[in-house]
Amino acid sequence: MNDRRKIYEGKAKILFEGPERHTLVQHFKDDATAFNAQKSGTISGKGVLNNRMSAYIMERLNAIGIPTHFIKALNMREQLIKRLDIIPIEVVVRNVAAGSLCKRLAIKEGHVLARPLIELYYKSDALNDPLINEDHVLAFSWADSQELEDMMTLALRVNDFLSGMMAGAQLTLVDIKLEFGRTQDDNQDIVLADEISPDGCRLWDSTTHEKMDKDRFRYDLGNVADAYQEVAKRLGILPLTHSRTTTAIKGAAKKPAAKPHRKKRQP
Ligand code: AIR
Ligand code: ASP
Repeated sequence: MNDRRKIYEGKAKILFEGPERHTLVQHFKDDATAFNAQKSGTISGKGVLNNRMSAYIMERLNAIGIPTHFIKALNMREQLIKRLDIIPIEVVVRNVAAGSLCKRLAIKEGHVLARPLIELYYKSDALNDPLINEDHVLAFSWADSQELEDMMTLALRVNDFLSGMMAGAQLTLVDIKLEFGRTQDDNQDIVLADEISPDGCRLWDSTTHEKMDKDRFRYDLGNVADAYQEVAKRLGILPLTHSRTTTAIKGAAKKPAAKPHRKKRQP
């Protein structure tokens, strides 16, 4: 295992050279960062859960004709993927206002958008992933117009499909970040890359609106690993032995509600 050639190490994943041409092994770590690595830590068991969730979701996307880099699961933390030329753009699709959209436009968190909103960000840690538009992508030749159209169409289809899948698990898909790349064969098709997990999307409990994603880590909301496990459990991809999680998350949800009953502290 150790003699594998490491191609790239990111914040949450490592990529190793794969067993065949044009393949890679994607390894999921427990490490987490936020706000461009200004905050970092580990979420115990996250790598295992994200590997499973991403494999499960990408398999279903492949099955409905949305091309992804996913080939097959290898073990608890690793999956075999197609090697791609990654396009340096993050495609964010939003259904409900949250995060940077609220900050930028002074929108109330939770505002339901009249239609899904696509935003493009340039992948650059040094620049803090700045917001860009389609013209930037074409003017800097990060992708051509057909590729850009493919990315946007695929992003909306992923958003539609996942919104439905999450709704069935009593979760609202608030927003999601997607990355794409070109296959290294002659076709150079645009396919979905990276991962789909609570690290890269916002998921709220449909009823309580409790946050069940990386925002728990970003904003120190506690029970981070429990939230990831609860998402996996609701999607039916965790053995039932993990059901203690539900209790932990419910407990977490009760905390803020109890606050108003507390007596005000004397100054
Ligand atoms: N995202 C963006 N960069 C890294 C990540 N994980 C994801 C967030 C959120 C969406 O993109 O997890 O789901 C929008 O993020 P923001 O901060 O722009 O509101
Ligand atoms: N993962 C990114 C970072 O390290 C952004 C985020 O998820 O907040 O900053």
